[in-house]
Amino acid sequence: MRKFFDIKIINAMFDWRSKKLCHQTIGGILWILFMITPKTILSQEPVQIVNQLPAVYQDSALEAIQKAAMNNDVIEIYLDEETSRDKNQKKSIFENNKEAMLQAVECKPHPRQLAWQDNEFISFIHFGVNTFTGREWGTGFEDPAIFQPEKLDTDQWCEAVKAAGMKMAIITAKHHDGFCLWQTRCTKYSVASSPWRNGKADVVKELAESCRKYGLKLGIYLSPADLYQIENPDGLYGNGSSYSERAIPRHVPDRPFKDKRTFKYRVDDYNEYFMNQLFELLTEYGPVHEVWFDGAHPKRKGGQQYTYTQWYDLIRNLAPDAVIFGKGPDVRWCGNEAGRTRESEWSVIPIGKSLEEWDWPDITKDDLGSLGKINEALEQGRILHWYPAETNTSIRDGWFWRDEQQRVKTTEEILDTWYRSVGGNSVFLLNIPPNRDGLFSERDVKVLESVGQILKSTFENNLAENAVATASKNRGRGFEAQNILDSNPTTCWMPPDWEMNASVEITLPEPRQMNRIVIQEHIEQYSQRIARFAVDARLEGTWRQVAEGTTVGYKRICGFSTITTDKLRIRVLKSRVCPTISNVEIYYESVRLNSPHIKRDRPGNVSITCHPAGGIIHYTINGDEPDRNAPVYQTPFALPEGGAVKAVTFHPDKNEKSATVTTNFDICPAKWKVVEVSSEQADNNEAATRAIDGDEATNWITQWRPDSPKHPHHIVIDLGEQLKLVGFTYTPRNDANHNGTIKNFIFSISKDGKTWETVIEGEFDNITNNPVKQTVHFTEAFDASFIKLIALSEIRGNPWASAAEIGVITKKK
Ligand code: FUL
Repeated sequence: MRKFFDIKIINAMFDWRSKKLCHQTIGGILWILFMITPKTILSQEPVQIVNQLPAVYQDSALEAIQKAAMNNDVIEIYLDEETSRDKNQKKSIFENNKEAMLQAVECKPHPRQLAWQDNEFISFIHFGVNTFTGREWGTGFEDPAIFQPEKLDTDQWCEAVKAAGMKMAIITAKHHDGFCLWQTRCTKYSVASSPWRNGKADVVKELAESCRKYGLKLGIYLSPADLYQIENPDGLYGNGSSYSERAIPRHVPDRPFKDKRTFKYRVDDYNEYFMNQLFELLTEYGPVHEVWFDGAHPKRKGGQQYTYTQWYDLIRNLAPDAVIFGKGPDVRWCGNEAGRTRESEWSVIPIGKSLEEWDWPDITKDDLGSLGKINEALEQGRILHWYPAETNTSIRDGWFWRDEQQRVKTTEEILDTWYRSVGGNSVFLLNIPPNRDGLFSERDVKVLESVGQILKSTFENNLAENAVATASKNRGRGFEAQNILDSNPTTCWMPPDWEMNASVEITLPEPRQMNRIVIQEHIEQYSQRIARFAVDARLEGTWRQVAEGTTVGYKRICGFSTITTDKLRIRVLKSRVCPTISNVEIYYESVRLNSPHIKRDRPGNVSITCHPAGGIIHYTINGDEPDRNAPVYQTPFALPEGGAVKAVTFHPDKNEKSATVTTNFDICPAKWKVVEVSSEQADNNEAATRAIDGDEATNWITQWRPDSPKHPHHIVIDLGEQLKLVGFTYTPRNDANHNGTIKNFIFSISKDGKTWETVIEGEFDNITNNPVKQTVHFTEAFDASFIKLIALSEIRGNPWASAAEIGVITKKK
């Protein structure tokens, strides 16, 4: 099969003898240029060829080659000057790209965005009535009296946040339920209505004070969605009130404001309420550095609109240093809640036609800022905006503390996200939810401490100190290569314009052992430019590539196997206009002992593995912290009734160990049988039995042909014995595809498989954004021999259902 790729290259031809592209035109034409067979692809030659192309063509050429390699195709790449199939396009592609590049590099960060980016690692604190109900989304009907964090200690939070190396704490001052953690004048639905500390407590105030004490910045999450204001009869949300000019803040007898400023806005009741809350939070707790506007809404009412531009105006007035996250102009949501990052994270992003008109929707796609996207946007008259990404995820499954069965991510998982986000041009916002005592739980604190300790010891000793840098291309005075080693973020190396690939070489005073390199662009003055680069090390007299990457931006960190060398080279392969590098650092991270991974199969046998293998795994099943005296894991052991398994990897010789992992199991599904199901795809390995096979990697998925059965779907499981159930779990499929993930459900039980009792009907809160294992607790215990999960709807409204695992929470008879 042949494929033709229309790569429009001008003034270039391929010289078969030298295997190079020559920049010359033959009679104004141009076409072919090279033909590649899979064999040459394997020999890497095409990549070298691609590197000779003007930077703007490299992506499409590489893509074509990769596709060809995958399909075993022979391809021809046409370089055609006549080019444009689009007759309206007047300029050549090169001119267009040149213009697009020039416009892109004019787009630069605001100082408050730069200061935010510099935080790198920040903390999120989800705390509220949900902490006491075990829910992810509250209803607005929760009694404020349940909020009783008797041992609240915000110093303990800040100490752990600080230990992890984080720079800010963002608190859910009000989550979707509407319950306020501060002494607001605007509603009684707050800490003031809890008997805890006689209604005098103010969690935001205590956190603000602790932040000051520990040198942390403060951020505020204020949910636009407000279930209390939606549900209560006097609620202001969507109450149909008219818009009129009103003063913010509204005067409240006996509660004067220290800040005497007032602002006039045209608002309805709910927007006034919301802005009064913003006024309190931004004037009474010291400087606020981030205001977090969530786009999520469990519910809406009465066509309520938000006057966002007025909110932004108020924030700019009251907290000029605060970035506005999410539904706002300064910081973009990364697009998922799992800690996934993009390979290429651009901060220069096309938006709508003007800032004023743009309503900051969630952007979840992979390619947001490539040159192709920029070109396309400029052609459509859209504008470019500096809009960097914040990567948010929770240390636990779920945003709120639920119980101590809730999974806590391991040190390795957190570090992995840290490297990909902080080291991938993003800020990492990690959520640590306090428990019902008002404290971070011990397991969470341990992970934070070990993350902080590893980061600190890795990045305290810059091996590039006293090194010398030279460059392949130089722009002249003020832009010398040595600037990349001067620790001064306002200086940089830069080759002349349109030298889009060039390299810098770093020579250390002597060979050093290393496995990490940090590269930073001078985004403040020159925006984000680098689109592809490689790092080589001089090893045994030859240059060998040890790392490669795409975008750099604020920061890129590459990890590679430990090497010892005195020479490194960064080759910029593709960039906009010309690259800049303001800073390079080199580090060595001592090789980590990874935490083990604990799994249990359907019959109830637990296996524990660790990658890379080689360490010695000790474990306990009695709740104790495993030490070297605990049993050594060798072969799977039976744990059919469930329990907590704790495991740790020890170094065979040194006095070193990994972080401890705890995995909680309930009764295993060994005796279970699926006795009825609405639909399944047994021929596709997606039979209903996959939901009770103890393996989260396999799924039950209903059929998805056009004439397939639609909702409600159901699955009936015979438990093989009578159990006392206090809840159930639903683990959604965990592959890239979320089709069939259940949103609304009914859970029923039966003793005989004939007479059924509905135990609970509900919605898996926040499952669309955060598809992790869902735990639903009943209000009482039920005897059951059969369970039925009915799926009423799917997260995206499709007619399908799916499940990785379905489990029960038991209290034995
Ligand atoms: C989501 C919310 O719905 C979650 O509850 C959580 O607050 C998360 C950070 O944002 O959209």
